Amino acid sequence: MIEKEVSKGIISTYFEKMEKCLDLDVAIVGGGPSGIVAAYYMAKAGLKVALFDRKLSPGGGMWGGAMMFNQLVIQKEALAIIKDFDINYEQYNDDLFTADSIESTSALLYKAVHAGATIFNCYSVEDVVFKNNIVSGVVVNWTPVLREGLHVDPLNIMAKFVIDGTGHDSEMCKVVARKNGIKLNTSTGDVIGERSLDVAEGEQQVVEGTKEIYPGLYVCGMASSAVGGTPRMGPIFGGMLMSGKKVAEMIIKRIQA
Ligand code: 48F
Repeated sequence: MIEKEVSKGIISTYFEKMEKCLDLDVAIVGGGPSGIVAAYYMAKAGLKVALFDRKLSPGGGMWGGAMMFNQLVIQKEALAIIKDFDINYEQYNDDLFTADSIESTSALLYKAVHAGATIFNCYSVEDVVFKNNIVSGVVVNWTPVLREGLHVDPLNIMAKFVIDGTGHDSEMCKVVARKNGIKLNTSTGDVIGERSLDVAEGEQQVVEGTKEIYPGLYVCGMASSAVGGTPRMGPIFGGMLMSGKKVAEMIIKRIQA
């Protein structure tokens, strides 16, 4: 019966995919541009990577451009990444390029999965696995379970490294610091909170702030600004792409050492 086979095909291959991801090199929390770019470069380097996003459609703040004007502005320093993803672009002036946000976001997602990363949508990461004072995995649940406030326990996924790519909320950094009373690798030891907008400073500092924020936990993208207290940068996306590539390179180096 075709009906039964359709259901069986979905269930058996989904759980096969999920089971393969119970023990990862890297778990990425958040599928905004920085997290997806990180997933792509790490998967391409042969790492076992899964990305978890709470939305039905991962992509974070990249789909909507600015104020839903679905164009992106990217500075020339990040153009090599745009080319790696085969995204069409146009030169706007000496330093800036533009691209369609729908093409760009879907290209990031397609290339990451095609390179071997697994993306789980509709998953909310609600906690980390914290063993011997090291972040060692993530605790996941269905987004609808959390939205409904249902009393359903989550599942655990182990990882050598976890990346907080949750954007402005830097959720993993907050949860690790709050629950375990530890100090993060910031000037105060806490999540400082992002500062008001400064494009040039924000773009530079988001890349500088991309780092291991606590043993086992890296931070990238807007989450790194939120943790480190650096300015938001508004609707320019080169820093996000470069932050994602930087965190990938740092982790690849450690795993391949
Ligand atoms: O915010 P977001 O797009 O992340 P980003 O890579 O990029 C920021 C830019 O889009 C923009 C900007 C550019 O100048 O400032 O804001 O830093 O995407 C974050 C993703 O994380 C998901 C959320 O659904 C979104 O897609 N997310 C957040 N918390 C969780 C999560 C969580 N606890 N579990 C799973 N997904």
